[in-house]
Formats: sequence, structure tokens, C-alpha cells
Amino acid sequence: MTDIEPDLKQLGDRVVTDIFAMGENVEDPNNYPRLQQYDAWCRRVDEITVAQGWKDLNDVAAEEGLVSIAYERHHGEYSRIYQFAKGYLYSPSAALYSCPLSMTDGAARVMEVYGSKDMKQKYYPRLISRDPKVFWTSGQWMTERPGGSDVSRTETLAELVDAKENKWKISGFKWFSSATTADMTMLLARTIDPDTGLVQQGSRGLSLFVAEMRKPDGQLNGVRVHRLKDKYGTKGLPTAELELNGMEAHMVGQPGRGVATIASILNITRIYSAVGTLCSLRRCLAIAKDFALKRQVGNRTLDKTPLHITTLARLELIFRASAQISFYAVQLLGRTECLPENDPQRQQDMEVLRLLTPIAKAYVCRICVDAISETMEALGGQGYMEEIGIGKNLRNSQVNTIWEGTTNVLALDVLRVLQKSKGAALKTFAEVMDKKIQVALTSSPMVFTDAAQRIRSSLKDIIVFVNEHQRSATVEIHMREVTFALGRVTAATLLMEQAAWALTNSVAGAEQDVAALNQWCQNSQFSKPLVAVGLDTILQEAKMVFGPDAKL
Ligand code: MFK
Repeated sequence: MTDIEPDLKQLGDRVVTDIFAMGENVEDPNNYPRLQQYDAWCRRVDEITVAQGWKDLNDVAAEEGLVSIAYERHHGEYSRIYQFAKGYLYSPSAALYSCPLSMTDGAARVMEVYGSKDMKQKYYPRLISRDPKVFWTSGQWMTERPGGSDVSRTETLAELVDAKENKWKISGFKWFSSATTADMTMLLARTIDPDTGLVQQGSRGLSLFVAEMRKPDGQLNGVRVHRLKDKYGTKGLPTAELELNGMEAHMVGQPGRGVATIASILNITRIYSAVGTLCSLRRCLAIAKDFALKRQVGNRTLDKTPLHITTLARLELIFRASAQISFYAVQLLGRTECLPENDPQRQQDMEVLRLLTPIAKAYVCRICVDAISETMEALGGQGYMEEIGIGKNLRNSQVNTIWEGTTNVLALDVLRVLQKSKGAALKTFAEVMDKKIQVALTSSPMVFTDAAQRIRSSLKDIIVFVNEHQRSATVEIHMREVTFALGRVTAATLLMEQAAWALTNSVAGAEQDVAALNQWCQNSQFSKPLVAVGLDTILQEAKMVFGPDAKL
């Protein structure tokens, strides 16, 4: 482990020097991606030009091992924590290059778990290479015009060309393809039965495919770029609408299991979203804190102003809670990838991670984006100025509440886990949380009694609520609150684990850890009751808000 700290330190120095400059180059409006569809002879070329900084950020990512560390596994189950710690440093300076990296990471995992022998030889080594000349990035194409979250509406079709070679031709339209300059992509398509010509509808008719962006002669592989997206943020990242016309591809995993297989990518990119928003908050909070030390208001600096400092402390608390949740997900990801398959610890970790991932993405992204907005306010008008850098962090982070599943889609994913496991997932989750509380209580009973009582009571309320309502017709309405309540309680438990560890090991900052826990648990939002109301009442209340004549 002695190699990790110096490596993080050198990357920390780079993200405020050369990597920062690369990110700024990408964020310069003069360098935003451009699409040239035709050459001088009216031949279709569909060339996307990106900033030099974008290419440099790719090379840095490869050299720094931002994907590879997780797969080299030199540090066993801790490799994921090491990798994400580096991503955490890199991301706020890197103008969303973390987006192609997240999909590349997910694609590497799919190749490792589901790839054929050929795919493991051809793609896997490229996706995890540290050599920029060998390193490939991957896209991930799901969303189509008729549906984003509802992939059952997918129109793209896959026609079998050669069964022995597992060769397919894919045609359709992908509405959001991020990092369109990637070298390869993972995409969903609906297979045409070669015998009957029939196409199975619904999401169970979807399979996962891998395809290269270009053919060996350099021509695009049956892809036409219709246009680049004009997005609210992530401006330097090329996102495009693509028409696929006979794109050569190979099926990955079992036919009809596309959604379940691509979920391995989603579950990784969703953790990237949480960590990506978290580190943007860290960057913006650092700016706000520094400003508070220097800005004079009346006869004192802002950090001596009670209302201002209380506001910043609340944001710091949100950061700490979010850091605990996000890196707990990273820890579990590392363990599930490294422990032997038949290890009971692995089974338990997988169960907890499956429930935690949508909670982390939904809760952390939501509260951190709101908190970033407040850091902007903490600098007054200066915070609103582009040069300060909070604006671009806010714009770029906002996408994390949307892509790879919105807050509501993830809340419904939490419901999917609860219902599919028939309550077992929540039971395991509660047991794991309770064990952490017990360990903390044993180490310092006097310090943790009050917080432990509050957390246990909150957890009990959630379990009672879920058990009562998970089969009811109206359960969906409550899932956002249930998800957030689980987020709050997870953060509290992990803040307690952190404080207990810090006290036991006499670590500097232990007192702050205890204070953070107590403030989190005493916050009025923490034990916000979950209230069940009938569907009619909810609809009636919503309609009253919209007005009597509203069509909604
Ligand atoms: C950064 C730059 C951004 C630029 C702008 C971007 C803007 C936005 C661009 C996008 O559009 S990103 C959108 C990416 N799309 C998503 O994140 C999809 C969101 N929707 C979901 O996540 C839905 O929940 C899902 C598509 C997965 C629902 O699909 P189904 O087929 O209706 O779900 P179903 O039938 O419940 O599940 C099928 C199988 O997958 C089940 O397994 P079994 O067949 O074994 O029972 C599920 O358990 C499994 N599954 C679903 N989600 C899973 C999962 N397994 C593990 N983990 C998960 N998360």
C-alpha cells in the first residue's frame, strides 16, 4: 500500500497544473466538438473534431491507470478504492473525460465476465491498457427516440449474418451516444429470429452487442452521425444522434439477456456518477471555504459570520455523508470482484451493493448538486462568474442526476430489488448496518448511544413502512422518499463507523468525525417520517397544485 499515497500526491499536483489546463482547453467554447458530415467532394465522412485537451485527457487517463488499476488488482479488493480515489482527484479538472472512462470501465467488466474467448483477447486488454496507443474507450448505447428509461421500446434490430462466427448486422437509431469518439461500443438491439423472421417485443427481446466504431480500413462501421447534441452542460464531451445501418457486431452473453447483462455496466457507471458529483462538490466547497477566509464583510471575514459558517458547515456535512455512501459502494464493488465466488461474505456484499448502488446514485447526486448550487451562492455574484469555476461544475454535475437513470428511475430500481428479493435484501442491509452500529457501540458506548438509538429507530421505521407497502398498488409513489431515507440512514451508520474507527485509532480529526455524526443524526431531515397516503389523495393534492382545469 505504500505506493498509493505518493501516487495520489503526484496526481493531486497534476490536477491543479497540466490536467487542469487540459480541462480548461476542453471547456473553451472555441474548442467544443464539431461535426463535419461531408468532405469537399460531398462524400459522407461524419468526422467529429474534439479539443486537443480531450485527447490529452485520454492519454493521461491511460497512463495514470484510471481504468486499469481496477483490473490489474495489485491491491486486491482495495484496488477499486485506489482507482476511484484517483478518479475523484482527476474528475473535477477533467471536463467530463470521466464519462468515457466510466463506460470503458463498465465494458471491461462485461468483457471480463461475459466476453467470449475472442473478445477477451481482442477488447479486454485494450480497455484496461496503460499505453495510450493501445488503450481503447467504449461507448454504451441504450437510449432511443421512443424511450430512455423504458428500453422495452427499443427499435434497433440485429440480423444474424454468421452463426458460427457470432456475426450480426445492426440497424436502428441511437438517440444519445456519449463519447461518440470512443473506439468501440456496447449496445442493445432486438434480434430477428433467423428461421421465422419474427422479432420478440419487450425488454426480454433485447440482447447486448459489442461493435467497433470503425472498420479496419478506417471507415465508420455502418454509423452515420446525424447531429451533435446541444446540451446544458458537458459541452466538451461529444454526444451524438446516430443512425446505424448494418453495423457489424458480435453478441455478448445470452440472447434476450441484454438488459441484465448491460446492468453490469450501469451498476459501475452509476457509482461513477455518485463519485463524480461528490468530487465536484469538494472542489466547489474548497473554493467557497477559501473565499470565506478572505472576504471581509463589515469588520470581520465571512468565516467569522455565524450564518455563513453554519451554511458552509451544513454543506461540509453533506459532503462527508455523500463521501461515506459513495466510497462504501466502491469498497463493496472491489470486494465483490475479488473475493472467491463461494465466499459467504461475497454473497452478502453483492446483496448490499445491489441495493446500495441505486440509493447512492439517486441520493448522493441529488443532494450534492443542490449543495454545489449553494457553494455558488456562498461567493455572491462572484460565484456566478464563469472564471470562478463553480458554474461549470454545477452544469457538468447536473447530468449525474439524469444520465444512467434519473432519481425516480433509480427509486424504482430500489423497489425492483426489494420486490425481487421478497424483503431479503432489506433484511440483509439492516443486519449489516446494525453490525456496524454494534461495533461502534462496543468501542465507545458513551459516545455513540444517542446516535445509535436514532439510527436504529429510523431503520426500523423504514423496514416497517416497506414491509407494509411494498406490495400495495401505490408503493411507487413513496419510493423516492424511501430511497432518500435509506440514503440518510446509510450515511449515518457509516459516519458512526468512521468516528468509531478514528477514536479507536486516535486518528487526528476524530472529534470532528463524532461531531459530524451527531449533527447528521440530530438534523431534522434525518428522521423525517415516511407517511403513506392513498393514491386518490395524492392525485387530488397534485391536481390542486396544478389547478382545477389542468389536464395533468
Ligand atoms: C455524461 C454525459 C451525458 C450526456 C447526456 C446524457 C443524457 C442522458 C443519456 C441517457 O439516456 S443515459 C440512460 C441510460 N439508461 C439507463 O440508465 C436506463 C434506465 N432504466 C433502467 O435502469 C430500467 O430500470 C431498466 C432499463 C434496467 C429496466 O429494464 P426492464 O427490462 O424493464 O427491467 P426488468 O424486466 O425489471 O429487468 C430485466 C432484468 O435485468 C432482471 O433480471 P432477471 O431477468 O434475472 O430477473 C433485472 O433484475 C435485471 N436488472 C435490471 N436492472 C438491474 C438488473 N440487474 C442488476 N442491476 C441492475 N441495475
